[in-house]
Formats: sequence, C-alpha cells, structure tokens
Amino acid sequence: MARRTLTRTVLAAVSVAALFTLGACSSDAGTGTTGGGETDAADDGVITLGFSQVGAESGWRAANTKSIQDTLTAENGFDLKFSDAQQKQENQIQAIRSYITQGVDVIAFSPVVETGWDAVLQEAKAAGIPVILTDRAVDSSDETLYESFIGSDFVKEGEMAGEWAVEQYDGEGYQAVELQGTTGAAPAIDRKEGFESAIAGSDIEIIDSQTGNFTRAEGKTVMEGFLNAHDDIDLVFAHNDDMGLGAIEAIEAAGLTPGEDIKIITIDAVKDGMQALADGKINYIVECNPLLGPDLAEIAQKVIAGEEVEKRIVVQDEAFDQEAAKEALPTREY
Ligand code: GYE
Repeated sequence: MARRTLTRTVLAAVSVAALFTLGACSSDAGTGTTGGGETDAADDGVITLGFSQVGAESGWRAANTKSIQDTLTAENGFDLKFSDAQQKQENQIQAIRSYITQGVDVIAFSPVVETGWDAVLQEAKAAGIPVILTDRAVDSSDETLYESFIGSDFVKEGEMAGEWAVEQYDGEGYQAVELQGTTGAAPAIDRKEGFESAIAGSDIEIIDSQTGNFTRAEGKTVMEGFLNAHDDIDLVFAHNDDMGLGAIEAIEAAGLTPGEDIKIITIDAVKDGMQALADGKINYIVECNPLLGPDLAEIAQKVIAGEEVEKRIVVQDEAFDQEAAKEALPTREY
C-alpha cells in the first residue's frame, strides 16, 4: 500500500540548483524576496527555509522534528532555520515575523491551534514569502495565504479508532473517557469529531472528556482525575500515544490492568506506543505518520521553482492491533 500520495524526489543539491535556473534572479540580495516567486534562492541555489515547530510535546513531535532536520540539510540544498514554540501560538507568530524580517525564501510551520493566523500570513504574503503548512491545518477562509498543506486526515484517524471500538466492544455498554489533544488544535478537534461520529449509534458512551495537551504527564494527571471521579471506566480514547502512556501509569497506580480492565485506543503509533501495544497494555493504535520532511522539501523546491503544487497533500495512515504491532516493531522507523 502506498504510504503517501506523493512520490519522493531525490534531494540532490544539483537538482535543486538546476531548478533555480528556471526563475529570474533577484538582484537585491539581503532584502528578502522580490515577490512573484522570485526569491534570493535564485542567487545561490540554496533555499533558506524558516520552520516554526509546535514544540517537543510528544514522541510524534520528536520524530517529526528529526525528519525535517534530517531532510532539509545543506547537502540537500537547504539552509534550515528552526524554532520551537513550546506549544504557544504567540511564540509561533513571533518566529514567523522574524523569518519575514530575515527575508527567508520559504516559511513552513505546524500551527499549534487552528485559528488566529490570518494577520501574520497576510504579512508573509505582502513580503512575497510563500508559506507551507505541515502537519496541522489553519482555519482560514483565504486559501491564498498558503501554498500547500501537507498532513494526515485527522477526522479519518478518529473514525478508524471509533470504528474499531464499535467492532470490538459494541453491545457491552462500554463507558469511555477521552483524553483530548491541545485545545483548539486541528488534530484534537478532528479526532474527536471522527471518533464521535463512528461510535454514534453504538452503545459506547463517552462519559468524560478533557484535554491532556498531547503530553504524557498531563495524560496521567487527567486519567487520575477520571479514575477518581468514575467507578466504571471501560475504555480510554487518547488522541495520541503519549497521553495513552500517561493513562497506563495512572491505571496501574490504581491497581488496575491497562489493556484488560480498561481498554485503550490511541493515535500516532510511535515506538513507545507500539511497544505498549505489543505488550498488551494498549489495544489498538491508529497511525499518524510524522515523517513529513521529504514532502516538505519537495513542495518547497517546487514552489521556489514556480511550479504548481497540490494545495492539499494527504499523508496515508495505517492502524495496528496487538499482533500487528509485534510484527511491525522490529522494522519501525519511529
Ligand atoms: O498526534 C501528537 C502531537 O499534530 C499530528 O501532535 C500531530 C499531533 C500528534 O503532539 O502526538
């Protein structure tokens, strides 16, 4: 099965340089872009890309950062400027503004929340700097504010999780709790929506739902609260592996067996999550592929070369039960 809708290009510096001969050269190096896709990249064949990362909240994020840093290298024709926003929108806006001031060739970012980006994206547009979204979407009515959005279909991920829950547990009157991702983040909004729509009509009921901010520590704390407040929790739906791993700690501390007394479904399929699944502590994981570096590099090259790019690139995800996790673990990349 194809894991991505895009095929990979070989990221040789040579091919990057060749692409730039297609564009007109900008003579005012140092003042940033000249608009209309003609950028300083044309001068030296190197694409300066400013990337504003959400933070370092999860195993998924660590793998995503590594993929970007490993791909957007000098060898591949990039000068990567990377900043970590520590899960704060104001830090991301500040980073983007600084990339605009520096006159980078391309800005890419993974928006921590969906809303509130129009003003800074207008500034990038006015400066003639193309923007590529990776991983998370923005909620904006103006699609001209970015070139392309590369990432998974989070509604579908939630649906896949919910469909499996219904297949396995419908008819048992299960009481579920939900550990939501960061409030206002695209994956939190969409995974919730997908899961709820898939369990609608079954007898699985969500009896409590709170944010654990995509972190292991907060997943544990919120799960402790759920266990104190409710006597009969049958199922946890966690919007990512890390919160599910935190929930496992809380469940074990309460003297219960995760994966048996309380079933657990998560999303991401990073190494630690897959190990817990193989160990029987998690019951099902829907994958979210974090290896977005190669697609980002390809789209950035095309944008700089003035080529058309797809507005939406959907990353394909799989799902794993305990047996599948045992098989996949030895060759897992992240
Ligand atoms: O699922 C979670 C991370 O945006 C898809 O963010 C990403 C999510 C991922 O913190 O682990």
